[in-house]
Amino acid sequence: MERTVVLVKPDGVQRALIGKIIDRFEKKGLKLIGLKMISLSDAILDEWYSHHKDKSFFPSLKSYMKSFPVVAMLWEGVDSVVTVRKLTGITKAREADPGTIRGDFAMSQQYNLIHASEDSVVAKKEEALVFTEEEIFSWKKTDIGHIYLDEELKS
Ligand code: 3AN
Repeated sequence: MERTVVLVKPDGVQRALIGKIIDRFEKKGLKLIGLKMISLSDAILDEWYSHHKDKSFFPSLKSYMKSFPVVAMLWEGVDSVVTVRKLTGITKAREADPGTIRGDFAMSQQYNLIHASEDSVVAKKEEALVFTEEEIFSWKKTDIGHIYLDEELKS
């Protein structure tokens, strides 16, 4: 099953939204298989945002992401990358759709509360950057039969 990485960024931690954000993904039916608080290093951030390294906002983005710890999560589910991106909302939070996390709780283009992996290749890279094997848990979610059809679990 597909995995995707979510970070509750420093603004989400400061604004006491960690629980609410976890709640959105849990209620959706995704399975939490990794969770930790971490201070992001320069090395991780340079790799994480390598596609933004020439952008004017990169220095500000980096110092913001290092300003306070973040909460890293690994979520599992069928098509979890797309599902989590939809629940996240667009980058410019004040224009994000109501019902999304950014749409409901944020206003800024930079302070937009959470990061969500862009695609499955990026998700694997990000998983390796923040989680060790021992920090990822394989467990049976006993309500799985109420969340998916059997056929959906085979795809
Ligand atoms: P998203 O997180 O929606 O996938 P990206 O990957 O384009 O957005 O940008 C990564 C992060 O960089 C955003 N979450 C946001 O914090 C910051 N960012 C993106 N665009 C801007 C911008 N124009 N000005 C300031 N910060 C930005």
